[in-house]
Amino acid sequence: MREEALAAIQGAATLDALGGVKTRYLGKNGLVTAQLKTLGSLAPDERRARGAEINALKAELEGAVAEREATLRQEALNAKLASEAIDVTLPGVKLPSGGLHVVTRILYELSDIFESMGYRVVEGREVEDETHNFDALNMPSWHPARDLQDTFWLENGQLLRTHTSNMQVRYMETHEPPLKIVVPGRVYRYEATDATHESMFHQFEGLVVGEGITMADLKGAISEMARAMFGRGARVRFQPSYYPFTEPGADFAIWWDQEQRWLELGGSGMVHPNVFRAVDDLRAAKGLPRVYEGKTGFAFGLGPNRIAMLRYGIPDIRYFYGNDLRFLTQFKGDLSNETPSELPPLPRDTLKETM
Ligand code: FA5
Repeated sequence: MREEALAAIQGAATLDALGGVKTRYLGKNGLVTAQLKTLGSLAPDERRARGAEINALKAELEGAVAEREATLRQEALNAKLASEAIDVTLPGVKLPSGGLHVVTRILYELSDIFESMGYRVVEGREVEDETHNFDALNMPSWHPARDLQDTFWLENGQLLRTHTSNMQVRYMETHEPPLKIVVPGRVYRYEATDATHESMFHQFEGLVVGEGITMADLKGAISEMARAMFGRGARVRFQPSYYPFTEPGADFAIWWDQEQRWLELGGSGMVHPNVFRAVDDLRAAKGLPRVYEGKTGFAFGLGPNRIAMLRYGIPDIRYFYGNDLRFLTQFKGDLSNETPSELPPLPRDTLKETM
């Protein structure tokens, strides 16, 4: 029986099988237990010798079961570890991720450039009132220049800002000179859309106010931006232009060395004295001191969409806001060496009537 039992224990391939063997020999009705029960019928001397023998066998079998159990448990654990092992050298699963919009990237880039020149980046509201979008910018309601920027009016008499210049007024209204700010943001115009015009687009405004600020400072700032944005070979050209809130006003273009051509980027000029006067009036109404009379400053406003279109060869402004992933996902990587490889079809024409 000893030989048989030991062989059965060694031969048990699983914990379950081992449990069966254990019950068969050592259980309440097991074979070894049955032997113990026969002791009562033996003579005392014989009983002692036989009892010692059976108990020794019982102890040996229990030991063998325990040992086999430990071995089987270890084997089971090893198997489990092997089956659940993670091969950390395998390549990971790529999850889809979003990216910054190409216009956002340009705005960040511009903001960085001007921050490095000591400008503060300010953002402002898109729902605006007539005072800050027009009146205080030397464009009273009768002013013909208002027709240049067709406006989305809201039912409550407010409007969607037609340019980021509203923030010139808002910022000066609550801050004293000297100041240097840039304002990235969305603007809206009620106009027919085409390859270069959207009814919602982005602008990037700049405003510097202090003592003795001149047109040379304006040219310096724009030139510095152009060099940072388009390389050391970039040059800037100013041409006289008219904006009610500047005197004199000038449009500026950048010489794009790589493409060997001028790129019309935006408008600029020296802040019109009437703007300073209007801001002081707004401040006075708030109980703030008049601090802008007699100050000098320059302002500019440019179109970041323009920069993106020229830099990446994007032929139509409507791609920017069409939310077509085939377009958007082309601008996820490194800014410096991207060109869209394949352009998806444009959304259906969104031509609107101009009032
Ligand atoms: C203005 O909006 C002035 N506020 C700029 C300014 C600021 C002048 C400070 C002087 C001092 P303008 O309407 O020209 O100006 O627009 C400026 C730029 O916005 C344009 O050069 C062009 O790049 C861009 N832009 C204008 N209209 C659209 C449009 N419908 N779609 C896309 N970009 C446009």
